[in-house]
Amino acid sequence: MSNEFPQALTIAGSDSDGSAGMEADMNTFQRRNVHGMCVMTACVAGNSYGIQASHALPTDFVDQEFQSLAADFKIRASKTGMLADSPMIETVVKNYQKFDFGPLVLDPVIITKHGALLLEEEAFETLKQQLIPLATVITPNFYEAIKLTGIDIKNDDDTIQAAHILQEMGAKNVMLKGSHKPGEQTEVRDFVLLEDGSSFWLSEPYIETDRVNGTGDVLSACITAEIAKGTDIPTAIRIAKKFVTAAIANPIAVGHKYGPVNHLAKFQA
Ligand code: PXL
Repeated sequence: MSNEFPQALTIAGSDSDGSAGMEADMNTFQRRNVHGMCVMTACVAGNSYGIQASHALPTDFVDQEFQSLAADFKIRASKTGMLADSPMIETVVKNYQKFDFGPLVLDPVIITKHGALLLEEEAFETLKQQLIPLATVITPNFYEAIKLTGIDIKNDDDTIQAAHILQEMGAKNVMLKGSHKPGEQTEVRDFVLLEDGSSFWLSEPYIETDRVNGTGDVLSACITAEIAKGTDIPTAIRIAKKFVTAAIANPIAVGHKYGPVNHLAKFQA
């Protein structure tokens, strides 16, 4: 027996309440029958009210985490989550280039839904120049896409243009998530632009709820898990969209305010 079981890696921050970050990624890997591993970049003290404190880990420790995993495992796909600052992005890029950890899913975690900054502003350029060119799939939400492309996304044409800009920056495949405007919309539409230039829209009903912590993490982790099992990219993206929709549509009573999505929700892939 050696190393054949699908293994996936999350390079991310730990979220103390388990709703997002590394913990959400690991839950998702488990749900998709993949063995999950983590390179922890930062730790966050938070709850359903928000984030109270966070610390980036020392980069030499992050180097060691990569080395320890590379010395033993066969990681078939990786994802990034919270990367905190420029030195951390540079450390991740250096290690990702040194070791073969499979295709990279880049969830460009910049700011939480409730306004906490998880990536320093001065690190945006490092992310754009060094990490986006390594991405097999990039999964920005609406606000992250605006920040990264400078396009003020107001309609489908703007969305399509922003996705093409992200591809020109070096990401092979783009899943650009639609906006969520309470009271103003009945569906959420995401745009997918694939490496071969083909594209499609994904649509699911908009669900009015405040239990949405961790949606982006679960989505990108699910895509990563599928890639680790050998699923093609468009199918991986479609499965991930179904998982996130089920996780939002079947809320659990955890916390007093902005609760987690339900990582245990049942769905048909
Ligand atoms: O969902 C974004 C996110 C990613 N990573 C960590 C987080 C959060 C949001 O709270 O805490 C560690």
